[in-house]
Amino acid sequence: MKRFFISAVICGSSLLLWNCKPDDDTTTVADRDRQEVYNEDLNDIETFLKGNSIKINEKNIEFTAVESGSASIWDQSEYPLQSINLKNDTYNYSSSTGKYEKLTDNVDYKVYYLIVNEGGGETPMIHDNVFTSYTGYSLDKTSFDTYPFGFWSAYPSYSSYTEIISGYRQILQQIKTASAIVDNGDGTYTHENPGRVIVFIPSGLGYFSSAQSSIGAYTPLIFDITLITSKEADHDNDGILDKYEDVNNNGNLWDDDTDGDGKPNFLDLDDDGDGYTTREEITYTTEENGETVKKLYSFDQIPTCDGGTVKKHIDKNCH
Ligand SMILES: [Ca+2]
Ligand SMILES: [Ca+2]
Ligand SMILES: [Ca+2]
Ligand SMILES: [Ca+2]
Repeated sequence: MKRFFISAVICGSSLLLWNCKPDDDTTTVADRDRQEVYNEDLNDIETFLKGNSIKINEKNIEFTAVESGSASIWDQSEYPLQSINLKNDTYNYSSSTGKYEKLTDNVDYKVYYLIVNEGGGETPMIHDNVFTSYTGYSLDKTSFDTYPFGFWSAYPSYSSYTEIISGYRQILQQIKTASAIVDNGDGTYTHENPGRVIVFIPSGLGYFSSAQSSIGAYTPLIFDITLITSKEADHDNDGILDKYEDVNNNGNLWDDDTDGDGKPNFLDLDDDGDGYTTREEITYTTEENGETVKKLYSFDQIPTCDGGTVKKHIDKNCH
């Protein structure tokens, strides 16, 4: 384990959820085969689900070995065990190319989860800014980290929004935000009917080979997550929300690159590569109270070039 120590100190100095980028890692450890690790993880997770019962409290969960008379997580019916097949959706930023590159990982991950509460609000987009709280557990039933007050994240990280591991962010698609957040007037807030999910994440959708301060490499994780609220993201702050940068409308923002410069539109300040930023192209001036002010078109109002068929910020024939 000693070889992981240096990276553990560096990567583990902040909240555990942050993706630890290879650049941070001063030790070089050859990655194990992802399929092989996944097969082991799945076996460990299924053994855990069949050998333990779960008690879900308002603030935490308790796991205990199955005894006669108690139902395992696998067998119990109060929170039916569900599973979903997920792909690793991680892209890593390469400082040498200045672009995000897709992580090579062909494993079909089976991810088990329990919906404790579906939530009364909305399911955010995968890239949106989300506010969640969590407690993380290892398969040894101890809690390795908790963040009960919540924090903001987005994918990929930008501005003050941190980045979370693939299994965590993808499982949020199964629940919804709170239906309302009530200001109690004393500095506290009540979250009404937030979504809550307990997920069993294979290490390939977690930290994989990067050991964290209290998690070894190749370790499956359990997260008890509450999804409180979300905001629509504008990752490149060009005035076009992420959801409108999905030009081909297929739900995948990584494959929309109008100017073909290797930067997808949602991370590209000049989407059509004409030398004028998108923000400049969607700015107009108007008179208000005798003064000239600059405003941004709402997405629907963005004009096309003369004779054009697409909005001007993705048409290099005008600006
Ligand atoms: Ca944008
Ligand atoms: Ca581009
Ligand atoms: Ca853009
Ligand atoms: Ca442009």
